[in-house]
Amino acid sequence: MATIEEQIKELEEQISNTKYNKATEAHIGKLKAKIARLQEEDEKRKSSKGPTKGFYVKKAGNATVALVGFPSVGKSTLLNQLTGAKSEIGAYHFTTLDVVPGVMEYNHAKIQILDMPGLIKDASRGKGRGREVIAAARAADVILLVVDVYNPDISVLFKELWDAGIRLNQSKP
Ligand SMILES: Nc1nc2c(ncn2[C@@H]2O[C@H](COP(=O)(O)OP(=O)(O)OP(=O)(O)O)[C@@H](O)[C@H]2O)c(=O)[nH]1
Ligand SMILES: [Mg+2]
Repeated sequence: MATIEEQIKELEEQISNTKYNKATEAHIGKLKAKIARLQEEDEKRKSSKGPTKGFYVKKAGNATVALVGFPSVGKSTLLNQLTGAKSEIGAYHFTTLDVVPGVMEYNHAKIQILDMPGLIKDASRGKGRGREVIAAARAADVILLVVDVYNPDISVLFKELWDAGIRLNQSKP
């Protein structure tokens, strides 16, 4: 029996292999509903394992900026440079395991910057504590995507945030 995640993946593949038109519309709808049910089941199963602690950082200053990016792209290095904070830096993934705040002064404004654990593919489904990372990012006023200059692709980050309901560069509905 495939795991719930594998079943979801399989359904998503089916959808992407099906051309969308009037004839396939209902079929795709059913597949999507199935995915939603599986995701819900997955969530329930995970939450029954006991609550996981979220990342709570009190907002401070005039605005809060969250640094979101893959592991090891230099988020903590950037935070430390901008704010003088002392977030741990390491040449391995998931050096940062918590949200680490710092404050930067700019034109008399105090800008709170939040360093976070790296975001990975499937974070919106909880991988790598992705849900907690995304929840912390959602609370910020600005999300700053940080990328490796040799791999500046933000589509995965964008998709994970989108799947979690975060719409970048759009005003609130
Ligand atoms: N060449 C180069 N290396 C960098 C730069 N910024 C950070 N590094 C190095 O990249 C590695 C990862 O840096 P971190 O700041 O820990 O990266 P992070 O995004 O916070 O990583 P996680 O907390 O694991 O998600 C460290 O070895 C840093 O010294 C940069 O601008 N250029
Ligand atoms: Mg870090």
